[in-house]
Amino acid sequence: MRIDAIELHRVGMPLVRPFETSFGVQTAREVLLIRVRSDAGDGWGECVAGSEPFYSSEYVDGAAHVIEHYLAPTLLHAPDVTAASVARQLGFVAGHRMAKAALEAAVLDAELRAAGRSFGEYFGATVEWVGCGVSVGIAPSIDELLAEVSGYVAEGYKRIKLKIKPGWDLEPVARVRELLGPDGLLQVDANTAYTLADAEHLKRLDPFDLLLIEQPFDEEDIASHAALAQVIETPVCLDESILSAAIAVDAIERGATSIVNIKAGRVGGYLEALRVHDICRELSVPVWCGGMLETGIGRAANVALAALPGFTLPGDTSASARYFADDLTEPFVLGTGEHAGQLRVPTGPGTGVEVDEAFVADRALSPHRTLRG
Ligand code: NPQ
Ligand code: MG
Repeated sequence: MRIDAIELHRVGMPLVRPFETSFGVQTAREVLLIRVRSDAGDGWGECVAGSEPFYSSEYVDGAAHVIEHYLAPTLLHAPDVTAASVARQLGFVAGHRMAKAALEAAVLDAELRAAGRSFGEYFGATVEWVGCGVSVGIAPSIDELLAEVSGYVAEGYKRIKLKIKPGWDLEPVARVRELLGPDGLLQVDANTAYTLADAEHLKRLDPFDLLLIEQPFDEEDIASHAALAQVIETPVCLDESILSAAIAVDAIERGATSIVNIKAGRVGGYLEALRVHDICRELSVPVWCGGMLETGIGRAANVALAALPGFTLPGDTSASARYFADDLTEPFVLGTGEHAGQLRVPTGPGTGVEVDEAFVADRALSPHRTLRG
């Protein structure tokens, strides 16, 4: 396709409750949306960067800047752009994977809408529904944590993930394990809050039979994760560290991760996410789909990704209502009966969801910018 224009939209999405992690408290999501307008039609992509560079070095203002000054001009001047060509065309810019991923997703949405094909079909989805877990923030008290978890269990979520940090780990995990019983699926995510000096402390999580511990140490520190994996029974799972399929293979071979969290934004796009999935499947390493508090646009694509056969653990692909009272697409709602705790994989063209443009305009944090070649 030829891209005629690229629009940057910034939307403010208040969260239904504050979401606290080891890197801070979020009360609203500032979302950067990309719309590509092409000769084949339009497409939307969601950038998963946060407002501040705490989870990752990327953040919204940085992503918007690199898109406006480097990435969008390249695509606007290219004679032909396809989703499969975007990563190569943008490869001259170092890093900025979340910014690149948002552009690639928008191009893919336009391309698949024009072809009448869904993300799920294109990715190779093998199921119509995906099992969902939920990520639970650090709470003001154990009682409030237990109340929140009980609510999610009642809603049907198949797996609970607790955010942990030093001072909020053994006690909340013990109490939630007690609440869920021995068969409840439970895992923890430290978002890099520990160091290898905490290995003996983290080993005290072993009796709680967790599915995994996610990213206890620094993004760059593959070696410490490998060392921890040698001393704890709980499987170690990397999130922040996994920036590409090649890094995933390296981390697996070094024994630093026996399960992989896949987030398309973090690895530079859905096409690289497919490669992470494929190589993990070849290596018999289970994967699950992470979440970045996406609106319906990013959520739709994640649910389609999570329908691939290597996604054998429930993901952070929660219902829209876990985060937002209203969404800018039709909301994702958990199924009932045999589909309790599951989300249906969209089957319509592209992401399969429709963006409510009036909603996007209404919640705009600033006037949208339109870039042309
Ligand atoms: C994780 N997500 O798995 C991330 C962390 C996270 C669902 O736990 C703004 C931008 C807010 C990025 C909150 C979940 C965020 C964010 C949490 C990432 O580590
Ligand atoms: Mg994580």
